[in-house]
Amino acid sequence: MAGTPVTLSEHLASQRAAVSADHAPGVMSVVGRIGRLAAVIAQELAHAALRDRLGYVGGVNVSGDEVKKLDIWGHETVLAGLRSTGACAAFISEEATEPIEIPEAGGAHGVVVCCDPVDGSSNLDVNGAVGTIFSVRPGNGRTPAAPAALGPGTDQIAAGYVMYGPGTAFVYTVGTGVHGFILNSETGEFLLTHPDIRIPRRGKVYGINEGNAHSWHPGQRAFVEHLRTPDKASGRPYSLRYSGAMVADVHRTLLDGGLFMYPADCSDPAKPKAKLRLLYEVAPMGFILEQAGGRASTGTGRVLDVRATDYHQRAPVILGSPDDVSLAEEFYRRAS
Ligand code: FDP
Repeated sequence: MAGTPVTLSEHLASQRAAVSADHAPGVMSVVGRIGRLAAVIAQELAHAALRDRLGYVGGVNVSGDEVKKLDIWGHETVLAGLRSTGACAAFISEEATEPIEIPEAGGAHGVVVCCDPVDGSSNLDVNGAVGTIFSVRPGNGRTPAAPAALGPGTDQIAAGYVMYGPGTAFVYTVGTGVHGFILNSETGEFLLTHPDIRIPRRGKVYGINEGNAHSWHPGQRAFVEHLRTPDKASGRPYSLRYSGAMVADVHRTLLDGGLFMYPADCSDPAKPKAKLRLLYEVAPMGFILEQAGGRASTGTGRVLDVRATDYHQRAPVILGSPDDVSLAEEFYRRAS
């Protein structure tokens, strides 16, 4: 990095004018706090095996996933951190069936935070990459505030993720491009390393759980078959990369281009079943991808136009380079 590095707090302050005056204090406060919490979570993850933090607590969460000790710890850590900002009027978390209302922050400027505190947690026990995903939506100035989060993804005023890999990366948007930071673990500060990230128009890599191919929509199957079929002129075959943690797969896609896909299970075509959660996985990643010049689709429509009607609603997603996502949609159209 040449010159004096820009810290996350300095960068956030420079983005303040991009957010409406009503919500700027709330957004600055919760995004800055998530940055500080990320440094704490990174430390905990790095030492989890030494502190008996790995493994399950027993029981499943609202999404039916087996809950790990670090899922609960991550949820409680993020909740406590957001509560103390005085700006988060409601917290919607993968690890809580109902939204958590914080009435003391429910004034006119309060925001709602949707979060998956430890995403990709099946990677935890094998020391693989995991992440934190968050989305900030305007509150409604009332209690309960959580219902204000029910609506389309275009309502989001900020979104971001943290990727706990060899380095801890923090990536966020407030609607003025996407900016990436790496944690300096000696000072606990995130420093700007990737200003204004732009995704390539087209990539060479796709990420998807191919073990589910039998249950995909015929358009999805035909599209992946197309990506695997050699054609030198159009740069095929694409390579397959899949880590099993959405944050890691989206981060690679954002920087290198290509696709990350989690299509619905269409075994019963009348009742397609998606896996990833709209409010705290699919919509925030859709916002980030669009802000970087990419696209995020359900296969048949724009992700950010999908209206949340339930806090833990699921949605299919195909996100990445704009030309690649458009081609995927074309395959869905042809097969419909
Ligand atoms: P996980 O179940 O490990 O929490 O949030 C769901 C998620 O991980 C995503 O991070 C990841 O992309 C996806 O599920 C992986 O699902 P599969 O194991 O079905 O491929």
